[in-house]
Amino acid sequence: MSIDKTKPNVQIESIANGSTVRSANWTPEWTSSDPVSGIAGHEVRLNNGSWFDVGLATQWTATGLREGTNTLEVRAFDDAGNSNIAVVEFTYERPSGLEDAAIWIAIGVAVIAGAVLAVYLLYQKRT
Ligand SMILES: [Ca+2]
Repeated sequence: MSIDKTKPNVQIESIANGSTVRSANWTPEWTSSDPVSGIAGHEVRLNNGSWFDVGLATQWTATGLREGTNTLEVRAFDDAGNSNIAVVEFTYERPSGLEDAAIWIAIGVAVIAGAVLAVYLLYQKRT
């Protein structure tokens, strides 16, 4: 058996550095690998809080995002005790209720316009 002195690979896949998140229940995903001894587990933390052991899971639902800049770190351990950390900084924006209302109003207007057009076309055919 070889002695593993190399760090595992770990990469946060679901978000690029500097991205914006608008969901309060955001679930980041990551990948990890270690060619020599294998992955033993992962820990995750948000904004320099406590590390949270997620075992072999490769996703975690973040709660407690703060408005503005957040830092997510994922630490992978290999079976020899080496670890490596992936870091991503992102912006959290609270979803706006006004934006949601605007979308529903736009859908409503489109449905009504479609109905009016259909009635008009039917009327045109009959005359
Ligand atoms: Ca290793």
